[in-house]
Amino acid sequence: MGAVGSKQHSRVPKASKLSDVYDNDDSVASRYNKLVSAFKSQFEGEKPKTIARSPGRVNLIGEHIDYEGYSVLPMAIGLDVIVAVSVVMKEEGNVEEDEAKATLSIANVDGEKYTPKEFPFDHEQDVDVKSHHWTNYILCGFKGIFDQLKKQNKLESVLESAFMKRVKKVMVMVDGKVPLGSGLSSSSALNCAVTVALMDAFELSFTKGELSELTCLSERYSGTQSGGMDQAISIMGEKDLAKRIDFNPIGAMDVPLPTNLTFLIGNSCAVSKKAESAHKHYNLRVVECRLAAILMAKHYGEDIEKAKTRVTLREVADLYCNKGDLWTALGAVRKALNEGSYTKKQLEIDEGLGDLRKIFDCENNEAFNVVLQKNDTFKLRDRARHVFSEARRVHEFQKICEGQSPRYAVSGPIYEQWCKVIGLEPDVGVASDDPTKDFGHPMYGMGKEDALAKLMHLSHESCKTQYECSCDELDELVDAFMSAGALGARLTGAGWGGCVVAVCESDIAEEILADVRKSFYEKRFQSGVANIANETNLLFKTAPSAGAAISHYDDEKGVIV
Ligand code: NG1
Repeated sequence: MGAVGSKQHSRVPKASKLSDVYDNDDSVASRYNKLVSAFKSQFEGEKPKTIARSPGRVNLIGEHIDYEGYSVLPMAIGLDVIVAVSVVMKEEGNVEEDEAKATLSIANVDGEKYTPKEFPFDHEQDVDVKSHHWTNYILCGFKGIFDQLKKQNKLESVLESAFMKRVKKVMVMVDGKVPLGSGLSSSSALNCAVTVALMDAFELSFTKGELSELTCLSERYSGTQSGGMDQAISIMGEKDLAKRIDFNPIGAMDVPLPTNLTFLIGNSCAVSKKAESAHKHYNLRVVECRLAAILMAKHYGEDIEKAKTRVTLREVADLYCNKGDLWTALGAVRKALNEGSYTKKQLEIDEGLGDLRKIFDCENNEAFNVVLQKNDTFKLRDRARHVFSEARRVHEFQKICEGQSPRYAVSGPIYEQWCKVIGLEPDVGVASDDPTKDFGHPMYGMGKEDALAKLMHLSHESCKTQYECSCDELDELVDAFMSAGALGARLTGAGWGGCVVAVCESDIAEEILADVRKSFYEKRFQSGVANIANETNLLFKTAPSAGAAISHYDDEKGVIV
């Protein structure tokens, strides 16, 4: 069966009852009721109109390649953010109100931890990236809506509409269940839920594809150069299906997972503060990949000024590596890029790139400006190797899920031919300095389950050694899952902390959870690194869940049931 079901042209579904979105769970109704009560008490008896939800995600495979243009393979999880919104309009003919500035007022059900904040109702205001207040993500979503209208040439007319002109106050109440800094994409779940809720409350309608794109771009206002996977799966996720998310243009293809396998999530308890550490982690990798793309384009003889306009590794591979063949790209990496690190001076002078600040438009891009101020060395070869090999693993994972034999999915005709040329049996593994090393994973004779697990394992190894985005706690948790009998395990999300996703035969899932609890979490509960009260959010089974949804609050009937 081929990948089917691209849903980017459809709209976010309206849920008329909670069971449209959630599996049977009594706690959901009480959570929605709590959201409504918090809304009413924060906003002096006002009632919410729209309640939107958008979930976190777990990425099964395809790490740090979305911003390089390559497809990734995540699924939405059951943990989500719910947002209640209502708009108070100015009274007709009330001069005082007419002149008053409209406001955007934001609060959280957990008001002690997430303090409320009020902003002017102004889409042109900047997001204060230095403050790292949780409401930054709400402003991102708010601004993104107007950016999208501008892109569609509708901004003027919407701003001049009777509705927008009469807005007095927009009230937003949030409840989030996606653990923060865990690699399950709490930030995008928040950004997406708010964007969908505001879109509905402002009487606008965007397609899922438009929402995915606008939330990807708007999240960059928070200071990370977000790649787009998290927002796309949060918006387009569906029950029982993983998705292959494509970029440029955005799309989501259904990927059916083997029904005898269960996916487990474990939180490493190392918090990854994405926005704060972006300059030495996430954004630095974006910069390194772009520099690698530029040097590869130069290697292929591009004029230096032209090469400097290249943004992603995919762009260069598509042009010069046998129409994007990933084996060829991987071989090229070794010729085009030096091992180890380049210094800024080497790049600017020896490689002839000139002032790097100009390439990254640092005058207008503070995120890249900080990266270049705070780093003097850049690893290019290892980063590019990770990107191309991980892109290949995503392809292999999808093909195996769709029923192709692991051997065929992994090798494919080009690899087989290449092996013939260099005199290797494709399944024997290869010498360490051989360009095929990255693909030398023998899958011959392997069953589907083992092959998928192996790809996850290889992905973790590549993240750890080539992309250097793992950490001790993540590695320890991967080992704990493997010792407990999981078939495969890997870090998920950006890394440097956060979660591990593991895969196992469904009938031993509970045993594995118990074992990992013992080997990894017990000592952390004792030392206070992990909170036992939060146990169910630290280690759990997960299945593909629904994506974003909109519901309307009816005060007569109470919260939708
Ligand atoms: P996290 O930090 O796990 O939500 C980030 C990016 C993704 C992707 C992954 C790495 C954002 C919002 N998300 O995810 O786009 O690049 O890292 O695969 O920046």
